Amino acid sequence: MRPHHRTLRLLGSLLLLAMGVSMTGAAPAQAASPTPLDRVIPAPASVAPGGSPYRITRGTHIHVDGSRAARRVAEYLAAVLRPSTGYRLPITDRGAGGIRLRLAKGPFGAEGYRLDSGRKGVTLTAAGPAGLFHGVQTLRQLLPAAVEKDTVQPGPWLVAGGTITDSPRYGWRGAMLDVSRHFFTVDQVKRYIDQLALYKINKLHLHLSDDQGWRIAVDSWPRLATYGGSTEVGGGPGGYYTKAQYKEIVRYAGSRYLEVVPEIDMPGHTNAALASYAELNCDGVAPPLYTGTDVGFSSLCVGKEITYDFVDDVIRELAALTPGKYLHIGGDEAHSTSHEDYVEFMDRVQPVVAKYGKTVVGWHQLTGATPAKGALAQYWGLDSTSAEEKAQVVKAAQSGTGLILSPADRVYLDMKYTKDTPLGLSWAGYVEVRRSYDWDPGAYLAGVPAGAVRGVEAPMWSETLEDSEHIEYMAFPRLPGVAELGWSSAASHDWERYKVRLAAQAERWDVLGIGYYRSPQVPWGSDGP
Ligand code: NGO
Repeated sequence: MRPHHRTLRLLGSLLLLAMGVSMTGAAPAQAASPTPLDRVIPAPASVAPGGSPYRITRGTHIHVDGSRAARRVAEYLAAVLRPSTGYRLPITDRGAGGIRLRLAKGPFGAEGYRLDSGRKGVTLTAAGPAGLFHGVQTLRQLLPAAVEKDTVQPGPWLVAGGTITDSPRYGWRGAMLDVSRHFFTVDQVKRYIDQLALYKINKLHLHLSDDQGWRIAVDSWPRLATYGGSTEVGGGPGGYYTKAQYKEIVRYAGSRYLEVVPEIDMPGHTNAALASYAELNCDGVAPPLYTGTDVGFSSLCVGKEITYDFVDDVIRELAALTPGKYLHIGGDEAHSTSHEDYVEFMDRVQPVVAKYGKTVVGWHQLTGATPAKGALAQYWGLDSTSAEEKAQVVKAAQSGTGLILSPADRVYLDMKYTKDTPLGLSWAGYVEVRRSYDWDPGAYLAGVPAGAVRGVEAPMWSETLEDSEHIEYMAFPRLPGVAELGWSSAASHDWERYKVRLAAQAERWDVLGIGYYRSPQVPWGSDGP
């Protein structure tokens, strides 16, 4: 601890004593000084602290301008604040002061915002509702963790004075959930969406099909879901989303400003489909359902026309359920497809995605075929990936293919933290918290033009993960770091300072019921070094 910190800590204790706060009393008093404006994850682009804090009181109103979308963001904010403050916090389109959500032209971009806080109120200004929503997440983190509780808490509810001006580095800040290896219910997915939203993640990639399970209803091929979805790794009952349930996930994600990116993995990782329809197999024989964890053993039959009828139907129905721009066609680990077949398959399938109005995303093996114009490749290699494979990805990026970075030895959330982590896999090594945070997406693959990097994504594969508790233990505390890599500038990157901000999040996770890995790299429960 540096000396002035010690002095500050001492002063803080004296202050608490002077205020008559008993350290052993039943109800712990909340800190009377507000959270500093820069104690937020992801780190805001610019912070100018100063002036009096704003205090939310019984008399506070939430003012919004006329837009319905802005009003919905205000309702979301009110739903966070009302239970714990116990205040009415009426939403009104009149008056000044209090909490204000304002849409206005300005240099915010689609997702940026400004937060101005002072004695009279706190105002969020943005060009659109997504910016207001992200600003609300910042406001949430500036309030005491107890604001997340669902019973009335004592407060005080102070927001530090000053201004934050903020906008993201990348437009793609994703998280992927594998609902195939183990199925997750709509409520479990919603819970994860809420956690992603807190850190300004804006893409939810759903891995909807794999060898072990097909998870989305397709009317023209009903057995995909009813039979192909009937099990999972380990032989459990699996499950699938009806179209209505899937739409509900998309709607809920949208209400949190996340775009759902559905993935149907092809031509490999298709045992569940092949098991459901014998005619999709080259030999006309359906394999049994699969509940193990091997990869690379299945392939759609590239030479059969029915394969393309199948793909067309699936993509058409999925595109119709997808308000977002992207459709992910997988393309990884097609070890049972010859290279020629793989290239031919991708040449035929990518135009189908375009025909239904969507943009192709594929795992980076797609760069071994001919990526469609505008396609994005998701890089999931690691330090030890061959120079040849990396060069192929770099070359594609130089020719216009955008990249989403998901290096497995950095941001695969299913990798064990250490050898003692009870869940997860370790094929890409152990990924401790610092390792997952401490790299620069902009400089990760040498030779990639800066504009080719569209952002980062943290995949969560579920071979070993069965419920929300498992998901959360693997996501926390690594997920906020990936979110910060996607949102915050390269210049703000600093592990020593980040780990202090990260430690401060733990209290909020406790309140939200998120069980996390207490990495020894993070100064939990202290004010930092
Ligand atoms: C690989 C593989 C997945 C596994 C995952 C486990 C990709 C893109 N394909 O990542 O099938 O589930 O590793 O970490």
